[in-house]
Amino acid sequence: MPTDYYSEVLSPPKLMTLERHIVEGERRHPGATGTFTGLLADLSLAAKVVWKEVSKAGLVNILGATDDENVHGEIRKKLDVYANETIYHAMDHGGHLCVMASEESGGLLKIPDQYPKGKYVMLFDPLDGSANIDANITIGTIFSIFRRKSESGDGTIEDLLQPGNQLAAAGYILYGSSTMFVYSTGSGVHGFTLDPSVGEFLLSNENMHIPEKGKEYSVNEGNYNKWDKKVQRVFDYFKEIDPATNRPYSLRYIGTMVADFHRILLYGGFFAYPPDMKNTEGKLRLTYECIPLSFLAEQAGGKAIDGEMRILDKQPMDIHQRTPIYFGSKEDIETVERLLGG
Ligand code: P6P
Repeated sequence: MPTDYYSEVLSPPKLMTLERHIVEGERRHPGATGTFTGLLADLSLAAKVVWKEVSKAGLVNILGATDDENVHGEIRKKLDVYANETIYHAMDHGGHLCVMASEESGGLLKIPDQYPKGKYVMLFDPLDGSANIDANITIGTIFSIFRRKSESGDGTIEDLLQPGNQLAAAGYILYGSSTMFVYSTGSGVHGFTLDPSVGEFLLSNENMHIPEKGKEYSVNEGNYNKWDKKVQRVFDYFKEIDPATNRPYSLRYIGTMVADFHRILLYGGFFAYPPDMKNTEGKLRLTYECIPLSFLAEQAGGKAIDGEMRILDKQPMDIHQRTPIYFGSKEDIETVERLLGG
């Protein structure tokens, strides 16, 4: 057989699956044990199961599901409860985690006694933006993974209340016109698109980067009259003509944080949920939403602040803690910082 047979016929695979990307990424970390690969593989399975239900949410009534039963006689659950249980049961037995926490469950979730306890902890929002489901608007799952601080046994609340600068990995699954798995382990942000015909997440966006400067801002401007003058000034500024484009910034707001994040990851600009007279710490959760997305923003070359400091340097004091947040293009966030500080 000619020596160049393999070089000609067996060219490198065009299909890079999520699992292969994680394995190859782990191999670059000396002493990696493969635990991480197993952990993210379990999570990608959970994502596919959730996607299956989310993708037919609109059909539930057509399929004859009654208020509390579906066509198979199973008790029909609200999708966010279903996603929460699916993710928990996919992750509770692999031996990778010693504790979990979910926004849907309102706090710490033990690993069942019969399963081994691993060296990682995971926090997740099972279905961010679930209020948008009936309108068929994009929703998503957000996750954070830390190494445990406690020595052994069941993980503790201290294992869960770590600042974002200690993250081992974070990411999200976006259930939209296509389903994407986007993650970072600290070496850039990588996006995978689900190919339902093979049931695999395939690499579609390697090393994603937020443009240095954007043309859009993303905020619920209905809160304008509840903001203080400094915050109002930020959005008044971005409504002025931008000399770079000879037009003001456009407002784009989906109302699902992870979907607004994804648009900014691709096109640039910035997202904000400022504090207001009613929500003095803003609305969004530090641990379940802001830390993971801020980690991804920075890994993609952007910035994420609470208006005064870097989100990733904030020490969470409570699992349900809220925080104001501004994240997106580096140059835009630096402008926000200047206007808020001035
Ligand atoms: P508002 C969805 O309920 C959510 O938690 C985030 O995903 C989203 O960014 C925010 O709340 C929307 O809040 O007050 O604008 O409806």
